[in-house]
Amino acid sequence: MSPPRHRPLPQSDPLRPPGARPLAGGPLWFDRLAEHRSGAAPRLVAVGAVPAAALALLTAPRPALCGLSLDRPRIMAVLNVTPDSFSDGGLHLRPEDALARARALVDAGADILDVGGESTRPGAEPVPEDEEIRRVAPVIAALRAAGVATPISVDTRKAAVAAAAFAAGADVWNDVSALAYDPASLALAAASGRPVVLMHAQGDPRTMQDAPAYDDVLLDVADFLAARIAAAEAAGVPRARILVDPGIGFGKTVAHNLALVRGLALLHGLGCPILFGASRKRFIGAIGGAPAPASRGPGSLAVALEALRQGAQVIRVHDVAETRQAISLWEALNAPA
Ligand code: HH2
Repeated sequence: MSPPRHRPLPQSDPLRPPGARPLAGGPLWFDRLAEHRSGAAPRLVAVGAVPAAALALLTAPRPALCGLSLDRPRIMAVLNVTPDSFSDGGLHLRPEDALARARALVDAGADILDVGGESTRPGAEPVPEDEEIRRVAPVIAALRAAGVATPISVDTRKAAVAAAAFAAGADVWNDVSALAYDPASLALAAASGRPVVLMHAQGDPRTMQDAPAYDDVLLDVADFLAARIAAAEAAGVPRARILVDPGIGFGKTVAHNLALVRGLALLHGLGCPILFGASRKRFIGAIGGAPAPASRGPGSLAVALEALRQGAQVIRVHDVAETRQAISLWEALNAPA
């Protein structure tokens, strides 16, 4: 039987009991945890019952990301240069449109710009490598040429696209396949020296929503991410350069997504910052009664605030100004300076 995983129960109250531990070096703390074992109901345990090595991973401050300290929430803004992304497809295909959008996102409070040239929405077809490079590299180069200094991530599953994006000025590799889609990815990630986002997905975008199934979605996603961290470390990517992401909507039913949001804090046990992206996704429309992606802003904020409550460090969103405002209020209430 695999060892248990521990989900801290994050608190923000200024009255910290003796023995409370900081969550990932951030403003939240915990003194109790849920112990999750496959095939058993989670049980409540005190900090003292958790092995020292597991506690060290849960409590250690996370390294800064491109100079951004991760002891407060950061916003990754979505900038898709695709004709078919589910929410902003076709809006920023020309570099000048992408540049204008990027400036607006930075002005609205984006900490990182996530540039993607291949939609991974359910049912999407893969984009040829050279076409994806043609979409993202000129946009990243134009952003840098225009003096945009904000960190840029490239959202791609392909090593050649990541390499072209790095050459054009990207800083971070955001890979929804956790460096597993392209056999060249692990070596490039190691050689590049760049931070990488390892995201969980079950199946390929074309078919991933057909019949997603898990034994225990929270433990299965954590086990998958642990295995990908191990693969990345073995290839030469240190854990200090890795972020993890549960991949909301990637081969998941509404119930799977809800279980992952509720249990998100379990992923702190992997010892990496958590990136969380639920913005405008289908389950928000399904539960919130909002069929059009652009009308899912309020539900997206509700879910983002829950991720913050659980200590997620980076929130990937479309609605940057709204999220910035919500984070400002959340910080004032939960993490006063
Ligand atoms: N979601 C999407 C794309 N990339 N990357 C990470 N790390 N996490 C996510 O949740 C995530 C992601 C899908 O959203 P979007 O980019 O808006 O749509 P599309 O894939 O249709 O371009």
